[in-house]
Amino acid sequence: MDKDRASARLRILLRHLGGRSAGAVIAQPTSEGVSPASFHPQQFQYTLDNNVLSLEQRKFYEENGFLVIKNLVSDADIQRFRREFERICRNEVKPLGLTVMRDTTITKSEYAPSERTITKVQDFQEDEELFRYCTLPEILKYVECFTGPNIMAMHTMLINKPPDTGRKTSRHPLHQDLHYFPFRPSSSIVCAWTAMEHIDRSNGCLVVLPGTHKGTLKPHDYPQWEGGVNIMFHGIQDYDKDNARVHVIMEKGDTVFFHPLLIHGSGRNKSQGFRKAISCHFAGANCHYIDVKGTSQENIEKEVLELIRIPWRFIFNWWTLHAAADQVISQGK
Ligand SMILES: O=C(O)CCC(=O)C(=O)O
Repeated sequence: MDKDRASARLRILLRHLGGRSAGAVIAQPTSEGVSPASFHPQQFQYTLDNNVLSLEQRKFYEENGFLVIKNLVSDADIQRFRREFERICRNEVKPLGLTVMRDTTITKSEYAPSERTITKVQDFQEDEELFRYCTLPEILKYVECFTGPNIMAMHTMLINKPPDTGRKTSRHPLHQDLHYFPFRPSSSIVCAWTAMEHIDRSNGCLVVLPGTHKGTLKPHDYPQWEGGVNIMFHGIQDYDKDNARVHVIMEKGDTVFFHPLLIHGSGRNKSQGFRKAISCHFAGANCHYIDVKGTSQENIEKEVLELIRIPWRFIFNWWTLHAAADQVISQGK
């Protein structure tokens, strides 16, 4: 790592570790201070009482493990995220800590600085423009229903699902996001995933297996796909094939919130366009890190550690630097 980047990274780590006084905290008022919900209709396990979700919405999430909120993020914000992604792809900005992913069918010689060669950017916590997504009050209002009022942004992605080349590598195998996360409890974690355009089966919408959030974390590994599979795209080896499937069709700005044990994936992008979505996994401040030794998550930990040993990937911070990269973005009063 060159000296300038190393010292910049160190400054960021120290800022994060320093917490509030060092300016890493963006505090937003939340509903912690308001009066408690007026109804306690039943024992809810996956949602909190804060009067944001209707009874119907709470029951739906409790039963199914996901909830779509229509038209939540404005066109103007989505346009800004799109523009910033394009700037990153053109190498006009290089946010520290960002991981850039490409489809396995793209060879190194084709690595042009263009949004046609980049399929995902991860860990954009140092990109102010993209990180705005994680601080939008309309998103946090719902996140709080699952995490409670003290919210941390743990993992961010802008996914640019490419048109499939015919090798079906644009598919994302069925998985549970908790496989990638060395922290618990799972019920204090939620993903917000916002469609940046109309998304349906033709361009590879999310597919979810409702109710599977009530199960446990299953072993994951690379699927045996003939055409190849993208790096880190682990899938569940064994799941109930008879479980109902829902294809989540969404309009631009619609946002789905889902539980980290919910089994989900996405289909092939059969269109000619790049299908875009922006997402963040949030966790309540009560979450703590766990040691994954001896668990089914050991394989993903090993893979990440191997990746960070490769010098040109020194910026890969997704797992080992999780603790330092967390951003406390919302604090109850
Ligand atoms: O956006 C997609 O196609 C799927 C994303 C996803 O499930 C993930 O990255 O965990």
